[in-house]
Amino acid sequence: MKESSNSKLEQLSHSTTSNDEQALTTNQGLKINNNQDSLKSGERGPSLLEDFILREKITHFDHERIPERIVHARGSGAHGTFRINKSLAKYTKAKFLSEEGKETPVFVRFSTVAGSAGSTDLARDVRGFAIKFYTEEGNYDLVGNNIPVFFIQDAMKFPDLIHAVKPEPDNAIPQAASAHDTFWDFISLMPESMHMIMWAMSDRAIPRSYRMMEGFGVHTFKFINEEGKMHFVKFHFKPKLGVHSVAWDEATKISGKDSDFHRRDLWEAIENGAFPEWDFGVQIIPEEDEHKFDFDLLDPTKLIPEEEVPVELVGTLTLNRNPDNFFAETEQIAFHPGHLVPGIDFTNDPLLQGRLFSYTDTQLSRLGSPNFHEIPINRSINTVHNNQRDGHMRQQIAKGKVSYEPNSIGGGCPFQAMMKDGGFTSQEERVDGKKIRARSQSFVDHYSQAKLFYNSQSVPEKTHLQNALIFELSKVTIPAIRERVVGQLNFIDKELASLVAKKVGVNVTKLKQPNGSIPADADPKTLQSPEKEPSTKSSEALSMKNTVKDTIKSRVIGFIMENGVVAKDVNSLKSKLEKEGAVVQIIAGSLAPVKADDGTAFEPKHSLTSTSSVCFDALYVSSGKNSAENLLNEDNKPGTLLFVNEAYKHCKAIYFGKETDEIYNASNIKNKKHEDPAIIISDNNNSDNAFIKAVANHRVWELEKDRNNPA
Ligand code: HDE
Repeated sequence: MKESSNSKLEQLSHSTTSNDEQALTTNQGLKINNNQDSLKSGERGPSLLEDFILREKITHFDHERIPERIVHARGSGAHGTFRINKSLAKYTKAKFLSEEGKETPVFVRFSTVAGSAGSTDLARDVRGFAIKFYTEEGNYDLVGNNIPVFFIQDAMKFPDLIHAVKPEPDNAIPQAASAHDTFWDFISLMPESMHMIMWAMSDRAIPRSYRMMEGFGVHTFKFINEEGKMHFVKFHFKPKLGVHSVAWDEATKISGKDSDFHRRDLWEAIENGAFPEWDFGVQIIPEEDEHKFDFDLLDPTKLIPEEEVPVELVGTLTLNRNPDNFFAETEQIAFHPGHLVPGIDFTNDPLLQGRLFSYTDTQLSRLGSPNFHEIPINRSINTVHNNQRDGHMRQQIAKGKVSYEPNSIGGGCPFQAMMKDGGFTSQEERVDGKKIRARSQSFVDHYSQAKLFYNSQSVPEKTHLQNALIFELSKVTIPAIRERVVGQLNFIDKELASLVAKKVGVNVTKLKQPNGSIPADADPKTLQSPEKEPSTKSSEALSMKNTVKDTIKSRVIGFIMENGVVAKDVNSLKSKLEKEGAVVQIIAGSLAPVKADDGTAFEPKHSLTSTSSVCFDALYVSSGKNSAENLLNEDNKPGTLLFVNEAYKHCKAIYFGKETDEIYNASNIKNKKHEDPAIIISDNNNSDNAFIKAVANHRVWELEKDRNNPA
C-alpha cells in the first residue's frame, strides 16, 4: 500500500498538467467555489485575514518572477532531435555521436546577450546557441554562440566585458545595445577583442531568423575514443536554410513593429511544420597537430579556417516541437559547459575553464536551489542515483537509510561505474608548471584573424560592417575612445580605419600594441603598429555571400491587395509559393475581406497600418488595375508607397502583378532598364519563377546603393 502511494506521488511529480474538464483548485487540491470575490466581513466590509484562498493566490503571484539570466536573458527555445548520420566512433566513445542513425532528444535555446528578458530580438548582438542533448549517458550541453570566436581570452575579463556592454550603471541606458561609451571604452583597451568585433559588427549580429544562423561551440574541445586516443575538436552547426541577415535600418524598425520577431518566427515555423534544421559538423585535429597552427588552439579568439581543417558534416539537428510552457521550459532550462558525457572533455582554454565554475553558480541564484536538476526540463533521461539529499524544493523521494558511500547497509549501492560500463573519467593529461597568473605568449596576435575575417567579406558585407562601426562609434560621446578604436581598426585595415575616422570625426593615430591590454592612459600618438599577415588570406566560409541560396522554404511573402484584385493570378502565385514551402500573408488597406474580380473574397492577415514591409521577406503587388487604384486612394496611398519603397530600400524581391504600373510609377523604384533581378514585372510566363529565384537569393545587397531611397 505504502509502495503504491509513493509511486503515485512520483508519477504526479513528473506529469505536466492539463486543465481540460478540471475544476479550479488550490495548490492543496481543494476545489474552489468562488474565484471572483475575497472573503469579507459584510458585503462592503474589510477582507478577512483568514481568507487562505486569496492569500495563497496572491502570495504565489508575488513570487512568480525569478532573477533573469545575468547574460543571455532574452531568448527562445524549442524541442527537437539530433541524429548522427556518420559515426564518429573513430574519435569519440560518446554514444550519441558514435552509433550511426541514433537519435537523441534535444532542447535548444537561442538568445541575445546584453538585453533584459523583455528587450527586442533585433538588437545588434551575438546570439547564444545552447543545446541540451538528453543522451542515455546523461545530459550533454553544448553552450555555444552564432559567432565562432569570443571577445576575451580569459575568464577573468568576463565580468568587465559584461559590465561594459550592459546599460551604464548611473542611468541604466541604453538597453540591449553596445553603442555606448562604456562598451567601446573597454573594447578600445582590449586588443584581443578585435577579431570578435569584426564579427559582431557584421550582419551576423542582426540575423533574419534564429533558423538562419550558424552555431559554434567556440572553444576547442577534446574527443576521446574507446582506445583512449584524444583528438581536438571544434563544433559547427550550419543551417539548411542558409545564413541570412536583415539590414540595420530594417532591424531598428522591426524592433518597433514586432520586438518578438525572432521568437514569433521560430514559434510559427515549428507550428507550420517548417522544422528548422542544421547540419552538424566537426573539425578534427589529431593530438600531435596541436602546435601546427599559427595561433593557439586554446585561444577562444581564434577560429580554424575551413581551408586548413575542413568541416566534416556528420549529423542533423532538427527542431520540431514548441515548448508547452515558456517559463517551465525555456526560462528554467539550465545549461552548463561542464555537463559532459564519456568521450568528450574540455581543453585548458582559460575562458572555458572559468565557465566551468560559473554556470552552476549562476543557477543557484537564478533557480534558487541545488535541486535545479530536478526541474523537468533539466532532468536527464537516465535515472539519477546518488547520495545527495535534501535542499530547497527537493522533488525526489529517496527511500531507505543509506545516503553515503561506501556502505554495506545498502549493498554498496549506488556504486561507482567502471569505465567500460560508461563511468566517466577525465582524459589524463600531464600538467606541470609554475603556478602563474599570466597570459600565454601564444595568445598575443590579436589582428591576423580580424584581417582574415575582413578580407573574406564581400563588398556589401564590408559596407555594412563599416556602417555598423560608424553607427556605434557615433554614439560614443568621448572622442578619445573613438580615436583609440580607430587606432585598433588601423591594424586590421587602413582604409576601414580612415573611413570610420572621417565619419566619427577623429584622426587615425598609430597605436603600439603592448602584449596585453592597452593602459588607459596610453598616448595613442606615441604607439606603433605590429604588422602580421594571416597565413590564410581569405576564407569562403566566413562570408554570408557564399551561403545556401536555393530555397524559399518558410520565407514570408506579403501579398498587398485591395478590392478588384485578380483572383486567378493571386491563387496561382500563392499555390506555387506554398508548394515551395513559403508562407503567403495578405495585406490590405483594412482587415475587411478583399473582394476579388471574380466575386470571391480574400481575408487579409494584416492591414497597412498594423504591419510593415520589414516584417516580410518579399512583396507581391497583386495583379489588377482596380486593386492598384484602391491601394493608391487617399487613405491607402502613404501606406502602400512606404511598403513598396521600404522593401525596395532593404533590397528585397518585389513582384509587380499585371496592371499595377500605377504603383510602380508612383514608387521610388528605379528599374527603368529592368536591370535589377529582384524587381519582377509581370510581363511574361517566367515572371513567377524569376520571383521565386529572387526570394531564394534573399536580398540583392550589391544593389543597395542604387536602391537607397528616403523610405
Ligand atoms: Fe556564458 N554564461 N559565460 N558564454 N553563455 C551564461 O549561465 C559565462 C561564454 C552562453 O540559453 C550564464 O545559465 C562566463 C562564451 C550562452 O540558458 C552565466 C563566461 C560563450 C548562454 C554565463 C562565459 C557563452 C550563456 C548566464 C566567460 C559561447 C545562455 C545564465 C568565462 C561559447 C544559455 C546561465 C541559455 C549563459 C557565464 C562566456 C555562451 C552567467 C563566466 C565564450 C549561449 O553562467
